[in-house]
Amino acid sequence: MVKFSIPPGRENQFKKIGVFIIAILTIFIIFHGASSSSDSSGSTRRSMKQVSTSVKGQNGYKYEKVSYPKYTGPKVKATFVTLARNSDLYSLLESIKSVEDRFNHKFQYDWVFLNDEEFSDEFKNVTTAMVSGTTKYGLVPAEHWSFPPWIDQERAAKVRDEMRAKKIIYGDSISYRHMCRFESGFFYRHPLMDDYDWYWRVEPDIKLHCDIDYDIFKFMADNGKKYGFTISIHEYMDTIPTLWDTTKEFMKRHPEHVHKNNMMNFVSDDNGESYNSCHFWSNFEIASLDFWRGPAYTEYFDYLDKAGGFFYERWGDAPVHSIAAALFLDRNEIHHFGDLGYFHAPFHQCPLDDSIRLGNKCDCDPKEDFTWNGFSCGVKYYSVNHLKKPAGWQEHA
Ligand SMILES: Nc1nc2c(ncn2[C@@H]2O[C@H](COP(=O)(O)OP(=O)(O)OP(=O)(O)O)[C@@H](O)[C@H]2O)c(=O)[nH]1
Ligand SMILES: [Mg+2]
Repeated sequence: MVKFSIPPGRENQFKKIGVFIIAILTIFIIFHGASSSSDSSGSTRRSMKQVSTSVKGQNGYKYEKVSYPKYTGPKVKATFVTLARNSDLYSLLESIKSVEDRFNHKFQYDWVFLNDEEFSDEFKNVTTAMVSGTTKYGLVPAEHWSFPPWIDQERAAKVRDEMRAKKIIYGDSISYRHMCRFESGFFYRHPLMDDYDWYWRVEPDIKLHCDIDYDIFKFMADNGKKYGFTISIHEYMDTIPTLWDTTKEFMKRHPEHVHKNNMMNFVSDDNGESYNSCHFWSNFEIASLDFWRGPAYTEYFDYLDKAGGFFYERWGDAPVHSIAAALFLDRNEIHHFGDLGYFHAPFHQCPLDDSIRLGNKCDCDPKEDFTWNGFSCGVKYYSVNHLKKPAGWQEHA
């Protein structure tokens, strides 16, 4: 056994050294303990929420944006895109909230807002507070929202008067026509869209009925899909009397753009002679920007635009996009999202299949599903592609 004895007369000195060592140890333990507990509580806090941006508005309004932890899994270059007026703000918030809650808070994709006028601070502050990804705000260039020089103004005005008399919905509206032309041929050319390969179009007053637990953009990329829709429907033929003839002229001039495995039998019941008015309802679109940017669609849009039907009739972006997708894409590149649950007045898409509806926590009534209704083109889409329809679909026809 080792004996330790303090030399006589040096007890005080040893006492001071002892106290000093104990003090150092105490400080070390306190400091080390505190910092490790702050690490763990800090990271716990971080795993629950992250303060990312402080949003300031007029009248001292300030909002601290709290977001979920950053999603660090694989992502594709994708964004939401919304064309809206400042006056659409509060009807748009419901749409954003639904999309964020059901999908985007998990993946935090960006959101591009476009407008033919400058967005107000209120619009920007409130939407930024709602979106988990980065928000971007763009002004539509005047040449994308005005009559092109080759349009005969008198003829266009006469058509609007006639359509007003016939009570054709939006038939007398100039801004609706600019909107349809912009959504047909220009939204994807806005510089803010240059950062992306994929987009999901969202409108005011829409709702997602079901949870989406997978990255829907990555799904498109991984499965070779280029155009995704939820609801399909027949168009009012009075708004597009010459759209199909103009399309046929284009196909004759550019047969190279018509895909060998196209989906002509979705849009025509007589092998291309006439248009059956079926189209994908474009207030919802998840699609490839490269498809619109490519030569087939660029030349098609230019051809339509020169023909003037956006103003001499009331061509909608929905039939224009749908005809292009049906003719220029491989039919395998078009996808029906039957699992999302979607609402844009006045129609609902609601999965009939219980396992999908309950599994995805859908808050819709399957009795209201429009997919198999006679005015929808859902049955045609499933039939021409030999897809299996859900059990009980006939009861909804
Ligand atoms: N900036 C801007 N956006 C517009 C204008 N008109 C429509 N939009 C937007 O364009 C999209 C389509 O317009 P809607 O009025 O919803 O057209 P719709 O879906 O055919 O008609 P509804 O059945 O009334 O919804 C929406 O995102 C609107 O917010 C406009 O004059 N200016
Ligand atoms: Mg709408």
